[in-house]
This record gives sequence, C-alpha cells and structure tokens, in this order.
Amino acid sequence: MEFSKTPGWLDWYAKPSQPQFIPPPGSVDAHCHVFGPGAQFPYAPERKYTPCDASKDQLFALRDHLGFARNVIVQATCHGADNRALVDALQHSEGRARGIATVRRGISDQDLQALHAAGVRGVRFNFVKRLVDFTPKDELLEIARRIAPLGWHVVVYFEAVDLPELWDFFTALPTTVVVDHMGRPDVGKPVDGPQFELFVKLMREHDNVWSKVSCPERLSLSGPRALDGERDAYRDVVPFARRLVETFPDRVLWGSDWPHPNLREHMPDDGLLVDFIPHIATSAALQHKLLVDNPMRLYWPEQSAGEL
Ligand code: 0GY
Repeated sequence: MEFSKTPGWLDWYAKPSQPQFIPPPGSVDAHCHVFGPGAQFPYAPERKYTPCDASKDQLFALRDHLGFARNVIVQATCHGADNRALVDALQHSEGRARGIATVRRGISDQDLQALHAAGVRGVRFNFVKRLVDFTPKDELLEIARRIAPLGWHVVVYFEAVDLPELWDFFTALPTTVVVDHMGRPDVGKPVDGPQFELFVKLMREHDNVWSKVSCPERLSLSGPRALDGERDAYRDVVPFARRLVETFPDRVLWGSDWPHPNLREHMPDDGLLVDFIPHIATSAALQHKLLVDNPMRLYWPEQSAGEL
C-alpha cells in the first residue's frame, strides 16, 4: 500500500550531530516511535496524520549513534491499536527494546500475553484531541484493570489545560502512571505558576506518577537558538524539566521522541536533544537515575542496571 505523508510534515534528521554529552553506559531512550514502513505495516484507517516511514533499523542506528543502549518504543496514534510494527521492532531488538502498546476493550488474555512476550510493558492512553477520537473513561479504566496484573503501567498523553478535568481519572488508575512530556506545560507561564504547580502537585501527592522530561522541541517558545556557538537549545524548557528532575529524581525518564511526529516548523537535531540532558540533570548522579536506574526499574526490573 502507498502512503503519502501529511502535507507540511518535516522529515527527521538523516544525519544528526554527534552529541557532546556522553550518556552513562546502559542509558535508555524511553520515548521513541517506529512508523511503518507503511508498505509492510499499514497506517491505521482512523489516523489523524500520515507520517513519513521511520523503521526499526533506522531507530536502532540512531540509538547507537547517540550513545544509548536501549529504547522504549511507544505506539503512536498513526498505527491505532495495530501493534504489529511495534512488536516487530521489539522482536528484532535483541532484548534492547521494550514497548508501550495501544489496546482496545475486548482484547483477549492470549493477545495480552503475546504482547508481554514480545516486550510490551504498558499501554498508552492519549487525550490530545488533535490526535485521537474520544474513548470513554470506563473503557480505559477497564483496560487499566486488565493490564495491572501483568505488572504493566499506563502512559498518558494530555495537554496541561486538560489536567483539572483528567485529575480524578488519573488518580484512580491502579498502576504506575507515566506522563508524556511533563504534561505539556505552557513554558511561557512561570515554572511556579498555577498551571505547572498543579502538575507538580499530582506527582507530589501520588507517588505512582512518573514524568518524561522530554520534548523540549515541542514545548519551547524560544526554539533551538544556539548562542555564541553553544549547544544550548530550548533553554526556556530547562526550568520545568529541571524542577521535576530535582524534586522527583527517582520518577523521571528521558526520551528523544524520534522521529518527532507532527512537527511542521522545526525538526530537532537529535544530537542537540541529547546535549539538553546535562542542563536538566546537572549532576552525574541525577543523570544516572534519569537515564539508567529509573527506566531499568520500570522496563527491565529483572536485570540489574548498567551495561549490556
Ligand atoms: C509525541 C507526539 C505526538 C504524537 C503522538 O502518538 C502520536 O501520534 O504521540 C504529537 O503530535 O504531539 O509525543 O510523540
């Protein structure tokens, strides 16, 4: 089947720069995607966008280039609840990738077990209205109750303005809850203002809530400006991510978000994204928790953290 990417869609960087920051051995990129290839794994009929292809081999090459050891591959909405591209990537990762799937009510126990065997360790609930149609919360809660006994967790993606309405649902979930991209704060607002305080309160009052301190390129208003040749892009996002890393050092994850779905004005250089890490995790101890200890505890609990 032939797919044409959505008009205006930017391609991911074919030749990202070499980061100056060297991640500690065994580091995990805990948020990335595979797209198709569409000819092999068709995009879902209900999708809101058609991406460019981004294969497992390209993802694994990027992992090695950036100095990472492992990936957590998150099912993107363009594949709906058809997890075949994700499962294929996991099965070819030599144990170096885990997955977050999308499933619907009514999935069989056998299918859940097959996903688990492939390396899936959670499901994603997406509340970003431009990306998905509405799913009733009772259906999502039913799914959460089904996956909890497998030791899986729930990944949630939402806009900061929707947190008040989603609060009761999130706090009723019976699993660990991992929030994508810090709950997408408006970084034009103060880091200690009411919007981000609400997110910090969610994490403070509920110790099963984790956050990915990811996607500065999506959240930044100042953009990728590098001053005086320094690699200091997206600095307006730094206070938000740094606050979470320093307040909740054992419940934060980092991810590249490659291949960066839905970006139309600016496509980040993945090398620059890695160089963002020491600005938000400013000591070797915090970096090790963010990149190794925390993702290993959540995704590879049966293995000790460290090098492969
Ligand atoms: C992201 C961001 C986006 C898309 C998806 O599943 C998806 O389609 O996650 C987005 O457009 O904000 O986090 O990868």
